[in-house]
Amino acid sequence: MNAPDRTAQTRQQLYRDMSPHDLTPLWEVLHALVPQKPATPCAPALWKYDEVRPFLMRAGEAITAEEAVRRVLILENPKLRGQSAVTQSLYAGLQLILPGEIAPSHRHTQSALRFIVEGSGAWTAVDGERTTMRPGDFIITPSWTWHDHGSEADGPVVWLDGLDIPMVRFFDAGFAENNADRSQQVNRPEGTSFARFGHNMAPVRHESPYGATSPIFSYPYERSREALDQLERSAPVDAWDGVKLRYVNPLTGGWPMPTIATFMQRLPAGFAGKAWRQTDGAVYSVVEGSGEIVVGQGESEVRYAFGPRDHFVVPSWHTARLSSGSGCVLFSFSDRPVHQALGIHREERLS
Ligand code: 1HN
Repeated sequence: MNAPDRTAQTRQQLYRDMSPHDLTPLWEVLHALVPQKPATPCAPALWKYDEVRPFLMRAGEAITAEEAVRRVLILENPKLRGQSAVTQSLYAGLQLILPGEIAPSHRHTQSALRFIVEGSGAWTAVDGERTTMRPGDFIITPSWTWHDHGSEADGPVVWLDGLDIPMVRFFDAGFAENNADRSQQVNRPEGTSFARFGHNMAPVRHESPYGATSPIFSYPYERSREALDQLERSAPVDAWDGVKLRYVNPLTGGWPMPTIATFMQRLPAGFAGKAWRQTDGAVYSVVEGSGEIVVGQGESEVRYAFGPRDHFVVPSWHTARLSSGSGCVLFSFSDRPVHQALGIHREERLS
């Protein structure tokens, strides 16, 4: 046997002998453990609402909200099938509630956002306060708060759920409880949290009622849209983002949720954006209008034409650029707060 073969054999024997002791050599895996740049297993993906909606409506016939507890079709990343994940760290799903239904009260350590996609007149209750859902509203369910949904609408109501489920699973920190009451007691009139915290003011003697999470349950679309409209007319349009605003926790100026960043942006008519990439993978919900996103480079480049209520995902460190002929409004969320807390967020704006 020549020297290289002998060396290889010695090493293989060493690995075999140590394996029963739950030991393994770092040098065989080091490159994969510490990649030179992010190598996400996630793929870009697009869910056209026209294709998804019929399945949601069939789900509405196949199971009640009560029986399902939450009647949701999970948007599973095509490269993470079976993991209930849209990116490595985030969960996304589309939830349907029909007139007269109740999705029963429970709480869990996972934080949730709702972004209303179709229909008006359903409500969600969080910690004793109900909020009416309207298209384009961004609603928060803070960690460990009781929440239930119901509908007095005259048609289906559909919203996007975004949760930090994979993160909480990763940390093995998930707890959940069902409420004894199907719908929780309401003990504050609708709009109380917005009156307290939603007008660039806060009660003089307040504590942050939900820790690091915003005390505003619902950020109404009306207000976000108005801000974007005015900025489109009066302020410089960013060459990468168009007009993009981030939602804030009014008590801190930081993200509304400790684990999830949320944004709304307007691409003006004729916008042809420059490319960027960043470490936080993001999920987009198209609110109004249409456009195109190009994700990835070279052979793996994909182009998605999107319209209202479509959803797509841009994975970590994939280059992406947006354009829109007639203008559009996009909501998005990502895991950026966690990247920032760890000091590992990176962004590159390419020209
Ligand atoms: C949940 O509680 C809701 O409250 C939606 O509407 C989706 C996915 C996994 C775990 C809990 C909701 C969920 C969820």
